[in-house]
Amino acid sequence: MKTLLVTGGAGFIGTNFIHHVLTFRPEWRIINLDALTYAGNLSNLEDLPADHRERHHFIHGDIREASLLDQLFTEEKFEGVIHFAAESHVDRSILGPEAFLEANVIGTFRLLQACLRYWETRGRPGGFRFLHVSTDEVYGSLGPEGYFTEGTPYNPSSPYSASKAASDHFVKAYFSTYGLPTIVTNCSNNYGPYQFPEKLIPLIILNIIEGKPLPVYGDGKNIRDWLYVIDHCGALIRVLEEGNPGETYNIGGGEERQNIEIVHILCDLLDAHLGRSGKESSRKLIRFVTDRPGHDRRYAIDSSKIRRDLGWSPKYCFKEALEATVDWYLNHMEWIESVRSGEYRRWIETNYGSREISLLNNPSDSKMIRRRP
Ligand code: NAD
Ligand code: TDX
Repeated sequence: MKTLLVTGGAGFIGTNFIHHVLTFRPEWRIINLDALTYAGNLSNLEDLPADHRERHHFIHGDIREASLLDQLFTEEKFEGVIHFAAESHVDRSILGPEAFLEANVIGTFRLLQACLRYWETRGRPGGFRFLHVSTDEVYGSLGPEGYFTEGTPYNPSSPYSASKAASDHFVKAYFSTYGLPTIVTNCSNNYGPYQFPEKLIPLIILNIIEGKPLPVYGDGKNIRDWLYVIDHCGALIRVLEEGNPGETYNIGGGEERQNIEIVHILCDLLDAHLGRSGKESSRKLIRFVTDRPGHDRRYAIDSSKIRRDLGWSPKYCFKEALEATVDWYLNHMEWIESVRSGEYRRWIETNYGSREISLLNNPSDSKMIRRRP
């Protein structure tokens, strides 16, 4: 058995990764360390089949707790660490940046320290890997042309991306300075099952189902490069198994879409399910709202390095994977209810309650009005 420490395994990507690994790597055992913040949900892993459950061990704890980490690294013989745990929502980082510094920078630093102690105590095993799961947002914003490569200089815009950038630098420094076999991946926007409904795709899906306004920031023309979460998981396994220490790998779907296009596609997909058409189309729920401050205009990943060096490429087609995602949400309304705590409701009120909303669907000729409190 190969034992892997997964941090943040009760969140969106971590959950999908654990399901994926337990299915496709029967010789892997997982220790899942998660603080269960608002974004972590243990029920994501409740339906594991019995033989998978035996290979999954959950530890409720914070990556900032050095003593807990040391205890874990003393008790277990880890072949690798895959580090997902983070505060991950840009809008939350704008309203409360400190939590991002704590989890993403201090947390990553403490984890690196614990790994380094473990790795040195064990005689620096060559096969050990520390895989840091990061984001394309560290590179900042692109104009209409060009792509992020592994050599693109860092230029983060939000407190979230600044904290991820800082953590990436620490991870790379531990390779350069101490030789700890670290690898960084920078991935584009993920979508799929178990994503917390504060992010664009699940938020829009739920609001369409419930007939609520669909908030589109600014002119809706910001572009993201979308990747189905299962493809991300496949890439991460490939990097863990075959990636070279000290390297960075960009991961992307090559599926660039304007936000408004995503919202239109979701309206049409759900309208087909919900039997809405014509004047009843969900598109009438679209509201252009005040832009996100520092909103990056375009992300687009050049993933030729991972394709060339590790032979990875995405398997899922965007349209089908998005349809599968919509189906998943439609079939998991009880999951949605379970993650919509009081904290979730407060967040929706704080983030959207103060945004200016335009009533018309074309922001260029609309009059901005302030929503009443
Ligand atoms: P998420 O917010 O859904 O999950 C984060 C998980 O980390 C939660 O389970 C939470 O409880 C846990 N966590 C937070 N702080 C912790 C702490 N101090 N100690 C232990 N656990 C803690 O995030 P996600 O979307 O699954 O993203 C996972 C990682 O992938 C993040 O590092 C993120 O920056 C990165 N990433 C995400 C995307 C995306 O589109 N979602 C894209 C690229 C990279
Ligand atoms: O209500 C909304 N309306 C809207 O127009 C929300 C929540 C978002 N948006 C826009 C902002 C972005 O341009 O949609 C786009 C996607 O927004 P998010 O889902 O918040 O994702 P993003 O900010 O792009 O960051 C995501 O991808 C990179 C993840 O949240 C990060 O964790 C990851 O690193």
